[in-house]
Amino acid sequence: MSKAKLKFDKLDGNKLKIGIVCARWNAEFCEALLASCRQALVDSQVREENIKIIRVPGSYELVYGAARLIKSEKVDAVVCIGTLIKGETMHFEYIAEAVSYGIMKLNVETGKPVIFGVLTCLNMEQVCARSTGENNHGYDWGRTAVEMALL
Ligand code: DLZ
Repeated sequence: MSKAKLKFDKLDGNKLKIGIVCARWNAEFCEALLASCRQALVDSQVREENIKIIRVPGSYELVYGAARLIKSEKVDAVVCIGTLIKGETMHFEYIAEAVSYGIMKLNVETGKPVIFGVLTCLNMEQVCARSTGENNHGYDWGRTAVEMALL
């Protein structure tokens, strides 16, 4: 399991409830990111029973999933996990823009930290390099969620 490259102070998430919404597109990589994110929460003292995980079909659905977790589960922060890979059409651009804008909007409108855990890559190799081994970005996303929820 990877460790954070970003430096974080000691985090105590013992009283926090954190949501993770994870896309199923490119599932193998999303699940690896999710596992690392979850580990970061546990390492930051978030109780297992206070980690709420839901899955959605693709990255486009992450914003709705995060909104549901904030409303129904009353989580203190949410991590949105997805991987977008550029293809031959304009899908990538539309989805990446909608998701990044939607997540930013949720931060402002709900007052809850919603973490941008979406890899926007040109190919599968780039996704693999950022979602597996020592460079798995999921770990930093988990720590970021705890730090922001404690602000
Ligand atoms: C349609 C689509 C495409 C082409 N590529 C991806 C991708 O690389 N990563 C991802 O998470 N989702 C992709 N999707 C699915 C959309 O996010 C969404 O699920 C559908 O357009 C239905 O709203």
